[in-house]
Amino acid sequence: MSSKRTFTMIKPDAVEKGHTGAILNKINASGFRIVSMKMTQMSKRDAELFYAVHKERPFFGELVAFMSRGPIVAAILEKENAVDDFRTLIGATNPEEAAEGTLRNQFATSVGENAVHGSDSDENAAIEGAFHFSSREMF
Ligand code: FUP
Repeated sequence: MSSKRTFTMIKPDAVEKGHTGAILNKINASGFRIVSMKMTQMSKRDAELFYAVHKERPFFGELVAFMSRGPIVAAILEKENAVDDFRTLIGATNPEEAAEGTLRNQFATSVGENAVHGSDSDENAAIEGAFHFSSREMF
């Protein structure tokens, strides 16, 4: 059975460019309910832990530097089929391959700076949500 929750981050590139409001608007308009939300900045250590699964990849250093360089908006979202539907809404990792109308098509500039994160499984959605929010911050 698929869970109803996913986890997202509006990444530093999109926050810097002032796209936060437009992205949240599209998330809401696509039927997701906001369960938790905050503006925060990850330390380098936070980003290393969050992306530990990628630590052997050649882009790991750049990814950690990027994700810790400025504020993000972290959120837990709720909807039927949340993980898959949100992955569809954000589009492919590479914005050049992201479908028309997706968040990455609209707001991302490169594979590295791709505007929005979305969990890739129910298990990771729960882990990633708990990384940023306590149970008292989930509504
Ligand atoms: P996604 O699930 O679409 O966010 O993509 P991945 O989990 O494969 O990658 C996580 C993040 O690593 C991406 F959002 C950006 C970064 N990345 C790169 O910088 N270069 C790559 O070749 C692949 C991923």
